[in-house]
Amino acid sequence: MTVTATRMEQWTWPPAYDDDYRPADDATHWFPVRETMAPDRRDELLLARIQEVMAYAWSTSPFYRAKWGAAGLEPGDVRTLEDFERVPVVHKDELRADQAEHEPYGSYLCVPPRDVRHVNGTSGTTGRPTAFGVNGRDWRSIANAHARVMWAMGIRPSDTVLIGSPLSLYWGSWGAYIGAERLGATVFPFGAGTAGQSLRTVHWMRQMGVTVFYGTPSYALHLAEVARDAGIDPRHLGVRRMFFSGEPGASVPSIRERIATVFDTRVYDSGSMAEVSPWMHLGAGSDEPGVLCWQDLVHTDVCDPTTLRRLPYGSEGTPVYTTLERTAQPMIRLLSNDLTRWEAPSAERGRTYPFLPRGIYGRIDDMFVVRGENIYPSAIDEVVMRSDNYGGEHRIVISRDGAMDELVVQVEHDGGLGGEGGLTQWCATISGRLRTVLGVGAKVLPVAPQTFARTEFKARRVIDDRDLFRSLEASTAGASTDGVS
Ligand code: 8LH
Repeated sequence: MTVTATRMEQWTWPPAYDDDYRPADDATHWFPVRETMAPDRRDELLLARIQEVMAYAWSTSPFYRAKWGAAGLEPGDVRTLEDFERVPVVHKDELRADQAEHEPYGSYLCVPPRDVRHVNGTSGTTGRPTAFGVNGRDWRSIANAHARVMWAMGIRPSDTVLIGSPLSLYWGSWGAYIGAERLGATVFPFGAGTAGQSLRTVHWMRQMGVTVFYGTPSYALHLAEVARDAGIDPRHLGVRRMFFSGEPGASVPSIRERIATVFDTRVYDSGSMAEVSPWMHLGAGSDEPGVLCWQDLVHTDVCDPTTLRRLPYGSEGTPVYTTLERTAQPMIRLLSNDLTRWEAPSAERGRTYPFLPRGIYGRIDDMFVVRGENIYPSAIDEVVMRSDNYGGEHRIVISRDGAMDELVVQVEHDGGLGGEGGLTQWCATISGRLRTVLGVGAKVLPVAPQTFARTEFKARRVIDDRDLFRSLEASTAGASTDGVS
């Protein structure tokens, strides 16, 4: 489709969406001009918007004024997108420290505190929790943005969307909720994380004819096990689409295929960071794995983690985000520390946005080094979950044998491998595949079915425990295969 129009639909600063607007059910795009315009033309409009957002933050936020002032920079200095790359990035720690000093929302709150209508936050498990203050205008913009991206996933007003993640501080749940509501779907805010809730989820899904599920990929796989244990084939639940965020998975081929097969459903990836909601600005635009960068919602640059300058398409780097619609706590060049690879926009994808073919596949700080090789947990997940007789969970233990780091992967089997010989052969096969993919050997240890706890939220599978190695070896002696040569 060739679009010559140069004006984007409902593109104003500050944002003011028509909440009654909705495309016809058979329309592919929510906003066809915005989504299919020439990338160069979009970049011109994005630059103008970035300048407006920076001018707004400069005049309303002591935080940004001080930060940019210290760098000798004013919004007027940003005349090109290359100039914008020189704006210093914001680190999450800076936001935390600023909130501690300027409670409760920090001096990057650009509206009067009484305008905040909704509070979310980080869990605060690793330090002082950070509060997200959302005013009414931002709440509506986020709902509109999420509705638009969910539309691209094929979700329609006739759908019933179950929110299967915690309805608490977690922005993921609320974003999916208000997006589904704005889209006109029936929303079922079921939540997750309380005792017995998973089985109830399965029953309610069936009872209410839920057609769309939102949660984390790990939780979806757990739900499938719970359903089977209750004698219900997950394929018969009738869920025609499942969209995910929060962790790598929906763009990791083996996990994606597993979910698609066990539920007989279509799988969509989405998600960035709570601070830059609409977090679905990284969201699927079709049935293929990977996510688009919906640049007119949140401007994304994939940057060199050291220089923090934008990398050419085809490169791997860390996303740096700038919200283009947030007025309460705008984020301007927020550093994610995540990892991805990006590709140039292509009209063949139906939307002319840059593309992340493998989604977000790790965090810089989750990466560990074994014998000089950089290793990301999602690469291990990909191999292990693709194995026949995989029992549904695994753990990655970084350990130490003498002076050498060792990689140990404990993998649950499904009980169908027979005796010790079968287990040993199974471990050898997984170990060989890991060596091919990772470039280093891994010790694979078989673990009985249902050994590891299942998660209802984001999975935590990596244990960095250099002392655990010997006790593991002692406890599973006989049925292991050392892939380390
Ligand atoms: C992801 C993904 C993804 C998030 N693939 N890694 O879920 C949406 C938002 C609200 C969220 O999870 O925000 P939160 O809690 O601030 O966590 C952000 C981190 O979660 C992000 O930096 C990534 O490391 C990870 N993440 N969505 C892979 N689709």
